[in-house]
Amino acid sequence: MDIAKRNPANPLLRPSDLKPCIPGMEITCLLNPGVFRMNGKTWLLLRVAERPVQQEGVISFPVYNDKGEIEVLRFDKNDPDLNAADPRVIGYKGRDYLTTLSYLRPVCSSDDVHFTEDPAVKPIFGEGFQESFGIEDCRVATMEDGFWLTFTEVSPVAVGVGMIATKDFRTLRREGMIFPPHNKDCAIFQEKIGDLYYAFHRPSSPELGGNYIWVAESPDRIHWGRHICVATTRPGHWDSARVGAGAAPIRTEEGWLEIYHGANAENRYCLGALLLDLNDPTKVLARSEEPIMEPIADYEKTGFFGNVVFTNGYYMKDADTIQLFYGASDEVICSAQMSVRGILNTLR
Ligand code: MAN
Repeated sequence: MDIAKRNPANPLLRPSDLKPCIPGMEITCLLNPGVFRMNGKTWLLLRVAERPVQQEGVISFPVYNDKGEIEVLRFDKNDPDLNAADPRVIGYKGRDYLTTLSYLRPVCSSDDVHFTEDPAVKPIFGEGFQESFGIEDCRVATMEDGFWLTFTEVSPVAVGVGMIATKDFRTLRREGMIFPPHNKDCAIFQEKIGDLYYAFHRPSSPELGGNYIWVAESPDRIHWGRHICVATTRPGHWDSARVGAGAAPIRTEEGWLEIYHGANAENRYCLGALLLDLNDPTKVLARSEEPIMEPIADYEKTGFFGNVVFTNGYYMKDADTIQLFYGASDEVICSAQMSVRGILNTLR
């Protein structure tokens, strides 16, 4: 059952609401924002995906070259070696590319509806070879000692999880790749359990195994170990093809509550919940049978890549109200409220 209260002002942000950052490009998609509170405002760290305005018969997209400059690659749409069936990725002669280049762009709001840019808080771009196809889908863990950002780093050799630590979003400490390929959907718990930090992550395995949610522990948030798989895909279910964690879990009296995404073979992305033991988050206490949110609004059903609701950011408006932000159809930014109690009730 869909229990999300969508904001009537949805979509809150569309690609045309912002100007491209990369000279000569257009913004094709706004996706999957990380969320944090700073200076009394709500901040979204949008994933902005840019590419050149597309010309007839040609697919073109930007990448960073080895000098760190933007370079545009072009493929003839009729080239028999080209596989462009998925609007997000391109296969050419055994190599994969992305159709857009993503970076992270901060916007802020005092009312959670109208978002503007603050020139003092700059976008974050990919740096170096391992981010040469861009950075995506940032989770922001707000912790005692600052903000800890985990995001997808994409390059010709891998999809992995990168990390940045910052206290103010003005000075960034880049920590490099903390989960090696193929891995994404990493969310750090916002407090320690005992002496250790915990995180969700999502390695992918093409043969044995699949796209499953794992929990790992760390003494310092940079080195992770003792990995345990906590949620696999479920044949015949809405989450039969892939699952991945959203943002940091919410501490409740009944356990850690995690809102995750699941997709089926048709790439329909819905949200569900996991409840994990407070003292041992590798123990799963409950899991949604049915989605708690599904792509049902028009802007969730059609867009750059339709039938997608995907979240990796929220903040707690009060003890029970989750102010959730999400990407719809890989194109626009939306918000919805959910009640912690309401989600827990669906898990009984
Ligand atoms: C998938 C999709 C894309 C994303 C790539 C790389 O194909 O989630 O949106 O760009 O993975 O992470």
